[in-house]
Amino acid sequence: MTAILAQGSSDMGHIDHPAMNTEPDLVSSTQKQQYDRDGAIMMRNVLCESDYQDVMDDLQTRMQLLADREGVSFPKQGDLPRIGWLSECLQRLCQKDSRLQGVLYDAMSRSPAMHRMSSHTKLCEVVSGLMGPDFEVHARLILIMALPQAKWHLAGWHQDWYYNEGPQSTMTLWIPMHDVGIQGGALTVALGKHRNGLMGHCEEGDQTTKWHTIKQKHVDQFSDLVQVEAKAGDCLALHALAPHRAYVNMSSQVRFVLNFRYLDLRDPGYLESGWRVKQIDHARQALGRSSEPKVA
Ligand SMILES: O=C(O)CCC(=O)C(=O)O
Repeated sequence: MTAILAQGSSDMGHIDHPAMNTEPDLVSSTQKQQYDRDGAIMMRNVLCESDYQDVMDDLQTRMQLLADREGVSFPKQGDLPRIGWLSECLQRLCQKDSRLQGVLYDAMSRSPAMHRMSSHTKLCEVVSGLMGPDFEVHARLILIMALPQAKWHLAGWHQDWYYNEGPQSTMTLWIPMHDVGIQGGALTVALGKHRNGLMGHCEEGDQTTKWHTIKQKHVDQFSDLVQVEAKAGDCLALHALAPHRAYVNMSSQVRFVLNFRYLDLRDPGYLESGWRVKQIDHARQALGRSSEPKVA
């Protein structure tokens, strides 16, 4: 596995961290130190396609059920890789009715394959090595499906903790099911800023994205930015306070990313609270805005 690889445009830093051990089931102490220091680390080649075959099966089943209901026909797979074909099918569905993306998003979060995926041994080894051995999986099991050019669901600068509460040490794993480069909307992370705690987010949001985003005065202070280009099965681990954002997917293919959160049962505050997570209305209100507001 190699550590986070920084690939940036001109205003972004380039940081090459050394290659670490090659065993996907091992997190070295250097990688753990890097995660603690940066609030993020890229673990390369953690999953292979066969590991998320079941997720693709569940996605295909749900899409086919919706297509039959809606009278949509899917193209032949032909020479397309399976994930590329699923992308074509999803785009057909969304052309018929854009709300079907949200229907699938909710359905996938309850899918048995997503439950199994979030607890996959390889992912548990990453979490255990970077955060600690005793954790739970957050109930929100997300399959990100970022459609080409879509802006409303696009995550601007944010810290996951603003949306999830619970222990601040919570770790997010972000695992693309195909290669994601700059054109595909690769994430950018502000390294080291998790150590500054929670930053103010603009509660009012705006008209282009449903996300509440970190106030500009904080964003202006970000210096160590990396845009993370990832290959299928790479696993980006993010601290809940690590500021990050996605970019518009300018490719022609849907960006499919597995996205899970892990909560540390040993976190003193979390243990003290009886492992309860506070209800946070601002996050529900923001992310519950499921469709773009009509512009008058
Ligand atoms: O991949 C994306 O579109 C954004 C994911 C993200 O930032 C998040 O879920 O916190």
